Amino acid sequence: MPKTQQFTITKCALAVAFASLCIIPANVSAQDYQPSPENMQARREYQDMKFGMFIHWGVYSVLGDGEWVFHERHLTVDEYNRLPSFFDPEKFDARTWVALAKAAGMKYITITSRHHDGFAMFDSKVSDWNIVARTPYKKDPLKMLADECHRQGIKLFFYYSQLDWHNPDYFPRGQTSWNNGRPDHGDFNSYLDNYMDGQLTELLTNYGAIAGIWFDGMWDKPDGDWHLQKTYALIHKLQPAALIIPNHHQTPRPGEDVQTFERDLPGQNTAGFNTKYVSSDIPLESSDTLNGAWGFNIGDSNYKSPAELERKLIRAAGNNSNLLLNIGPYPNGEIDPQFVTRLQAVGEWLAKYGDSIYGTRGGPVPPGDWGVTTQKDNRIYVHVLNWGSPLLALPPIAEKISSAHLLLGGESIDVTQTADGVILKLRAQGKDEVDRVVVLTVAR
Ligand code: FHN
Repeated sequence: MPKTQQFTITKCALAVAFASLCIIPANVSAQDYQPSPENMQARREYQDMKFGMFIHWGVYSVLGDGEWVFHERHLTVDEYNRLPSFFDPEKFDARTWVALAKAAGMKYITITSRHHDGFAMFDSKVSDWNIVARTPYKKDPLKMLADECHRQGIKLFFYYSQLDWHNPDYFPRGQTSWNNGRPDHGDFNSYLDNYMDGQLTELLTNYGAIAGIWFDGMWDKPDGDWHLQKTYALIHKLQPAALIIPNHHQTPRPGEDVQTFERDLPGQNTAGFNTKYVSSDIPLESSDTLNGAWGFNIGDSNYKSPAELERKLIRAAGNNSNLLLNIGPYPNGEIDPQFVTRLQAVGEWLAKYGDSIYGTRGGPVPPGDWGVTTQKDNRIYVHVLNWGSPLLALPPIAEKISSAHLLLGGESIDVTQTADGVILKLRAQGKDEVDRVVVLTVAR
C-alpha cells in the first residue's frame, strides 16, 4: 500500500473509540431509542430557527470544479493525494463567515467536516488524511468556526460523509466506485466502528456543544449494514441534544431526529433524490444551493436572486420545514461576493418579515400556487406569493378570525369568513414586492 494511503490510527483515538464501544452494545436495537428531553427541546429550537447556512468546503475547492471532482475526473488516490498541499486558505476568517450567516438572518451553520473524498477538514487523530497534517495551512478551521459560532450565538452542525472514496476499508465499494488504485480488500466493520465512529467521537468531544451531525452518502451502498443504531447511540450518548440528520433519501429510521429533503420541499421529488414520505413526527428540512453547485465551481454563475431565495424560505416555512441554503467558499477562504450581496439582501427582508418565519410552524391552509401560511401563537400569517386577482379565496379556517392586518405597516385588511372559506381583499402587487404577509389574529 502506498505510504499516502496508510491510515495512522493512533492509540488515543482507538482508546476513545473502544471506550464508546464498551458502553454501547453492538446489538442496540432501533426500538430502544427514546429521544431525551434535551433532544426534544433541541428539535423544537431547530424548528424555530428556520434558516441555516450550508457550507461545502474542502481540498476539492482548489480545483474549482465542485466536490465530486475526484470522482468526475476519475483521479487515482495517488493523484488526489497531491491536492492538500495546494490548500492554504489564508483568507479564511471564521468571524466573517459567522457574521455573514447572521447578517443573512440564518440561525445555524452546517459545514462539511469531510465530504466523499474522506478528507477531514479538522484535526483528526484517527487518520492523517486531514487538514492539519496534510496542508500548508496546518490549522483546524472547524475549531475556529465552532468557537466563533459559540461566541456569536449560531448553532453548528457537522456534515459527515459516510461514503469514502479514499479509505481502503470502505469495502466492498459502493455504486459510485471507480478503479482509483485502492486494494481489492478492506474491512468495512473497522471503517465504521474505528474510523468513522472515532472521528465522530472527536467531532462531538473537541468542539464544544454541537447542534448535530448531518450524514450523507449512505445511498452509495443502500443495502449495506452501516451499524446505524450503534453510531446513532454513540452520538446521542456523547451529546444528547445533538440532532441526527441523515440525507439517505429514505423514510426516517429510529434514532434520526430530522428528515431532510435535497433540493426539494418535503414530499416533492423533482430533483430525483427524495422519498415522497413526509414524517409528521420529526422536524423537516429542505436543502438547496445559492447557485447550482455545492462545492466551489468556478463555472457556475447561475446565482438565484434574493427574491427567489426569499420565496424558497417562505415556501419551506409554509411546508413546516427549515431551509438550509448552501454556499461553496473559495479555496482561499473567501466567500464569493455574489453570495454575500444576495445573503445580505435576504437578511434585510427577514429583518422586516422575520416575525412571520422564525418560531412558526406550517399554517392551517395547504400550500398552493398562490402562497403558503405559517402560524405562531394566535396568529396565522398568510404569505401571498402570486397575485391573481384582488380577492384571495382560501379554504375554511377552523378558528374564528378576529382581525386581519398587513405585517408591514399594520394596515387593516378586509376579511370575510364563512363556513365555505376566507376571502381577503388585496391591493395589487407592489413593484418588487416578494411576499404580501397578512396577519390573521384568531381565537386560540
Ligand atoms: O453527493 C452529495 C453532494 O455532493 C452534496 O453534498 C449533497 C448535499 O445535499 N448531497 C449529496 C447527494 O445526495
